[in-house]
Amino acid sequence: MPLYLGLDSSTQSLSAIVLDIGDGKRRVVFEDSLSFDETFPDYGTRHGVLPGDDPLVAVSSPLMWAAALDEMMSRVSRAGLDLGRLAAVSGSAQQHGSVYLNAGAARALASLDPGRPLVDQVRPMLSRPVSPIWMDSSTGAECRQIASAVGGDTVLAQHTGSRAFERFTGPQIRKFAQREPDAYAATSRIHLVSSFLASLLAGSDAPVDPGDGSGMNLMDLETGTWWGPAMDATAPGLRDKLPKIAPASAIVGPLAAYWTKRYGFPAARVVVWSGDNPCSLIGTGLVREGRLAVSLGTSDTVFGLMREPRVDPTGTGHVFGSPTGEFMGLTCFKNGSLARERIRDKWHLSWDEFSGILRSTPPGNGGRVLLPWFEPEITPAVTEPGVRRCGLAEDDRDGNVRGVIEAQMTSMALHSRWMGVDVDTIHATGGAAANREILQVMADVFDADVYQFEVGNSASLGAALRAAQADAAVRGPAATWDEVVRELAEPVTTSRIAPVPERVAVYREFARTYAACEAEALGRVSVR
Ligand code: XUL
Repeated sequence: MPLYLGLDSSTQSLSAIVLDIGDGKRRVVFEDSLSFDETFPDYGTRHGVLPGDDPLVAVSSPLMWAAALDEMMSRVSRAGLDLGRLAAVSGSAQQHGSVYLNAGAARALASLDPGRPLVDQVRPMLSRPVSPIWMDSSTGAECRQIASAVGGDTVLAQHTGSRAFERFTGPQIRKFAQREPDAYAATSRIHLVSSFLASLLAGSDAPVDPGDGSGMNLMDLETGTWWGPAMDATAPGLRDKLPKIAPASAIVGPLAAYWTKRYGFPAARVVVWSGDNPCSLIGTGLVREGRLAVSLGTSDTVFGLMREPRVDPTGTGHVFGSPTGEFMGLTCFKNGSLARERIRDKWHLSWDEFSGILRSTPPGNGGRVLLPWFEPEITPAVTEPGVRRCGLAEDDRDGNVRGVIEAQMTSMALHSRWMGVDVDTIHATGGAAANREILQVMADVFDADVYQFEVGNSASLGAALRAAQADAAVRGPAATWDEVVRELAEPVTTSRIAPVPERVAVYREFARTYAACEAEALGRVSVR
């Protein structure tokens, strides 16, 4: 009976999950997670981001991600699992981030030495020591230049699934090519975080999947190929620097000798990696249209499967590829868990105390609103960070606790309307989805039943399930996606949190107040 490993390299941590699937059994046999800041203090990251002076810039260390992969694979190898049964490995990674490799990287990848730590062998491969990540919002000018070169944001969105976004890889590449032309010229391959880590596992140049490729403003969504006008608008000679695009179920190759010799892994299949949101789509069992998932992590995201790519006319959301070969709609909010923590920490609260305040205060906060834009916000687009309050005192502890959660949920509900899903059920995931008081506000604001999951990390679960799906397809016959997610990625029936009708009515009114406050803060007359 095969084992499947799913890894998730997120903003702040690397997680792993191992599934044992076969003979009617489907269970999790291993789960672990390591925090980048705590495990690798020498890199100096804070919440997984390297410190810097410009609040619009967010970069991290690809070497740290490689070191984390090495450490996690070592832990998996020592976990007492019957490693010989490991059939396939896949992964999930924070989306949009890019890793820049030089001309020597291909050879170095093919000859990784099991006798030396991975990180020492990755260092000479890099043509850029840092990786811009999804929290970066410093490429406003590059976004405007790319959009205008292809005929405007609407044209760009029609082809790539999104208008130009600061964190997307294309604008980031353009900034690098313009500011550091020599380093750009010395770059032979630009990987996403996902394809970089898959390359390290396979010891060869891994492709990008359509799910993560659609987070670049470079891929034609319908054909799943790089879109010429976007490449031309982004940077010179880009076509040769981009990896191939392959389906999420493609096999990159067997695990490199580095892993088999150093840690005793078998030559398991390395399946193409994808982004954390496409992987979470699988890990929350959303393989059919009509339901939404809300992920409460470093970023908060709302997403759901789409059979046809319906692009957001308001320019807020994205259409990405789905690992099922279809599409997914997604809206991303940058001020997620870090904003919740900022409010909690300001009053030195435990999460229990935070929940207690949500339980004991009235829904709707008396019409007072907090806009938690501690960092520049993606949705709605806010480049000048700063918390804004409408009618709420800065020192009102309970009002601010309620305020941050109500604003996040209301913003998610308003800005995901473009997906056109008449939502009656939400699959909740991510760290804060363990908190039932937060989920109660979600249920009341969305007027929908909210469910929790047995496995909290839906991204690594989704990656492991994708590994199982791809491996089964090679062995044939391929399983349906309903079969792939069965039992493991189904919501816990008894976890249902139902909306309370009186509160739903309060939040209907509150949504109008929130929208007016948001519009005023954005200097608009009304919210689009
Ligand atoms: C999605 C996005 C974030 C990152 C964080 O577009 O930017 O959700 O993937 O992990």
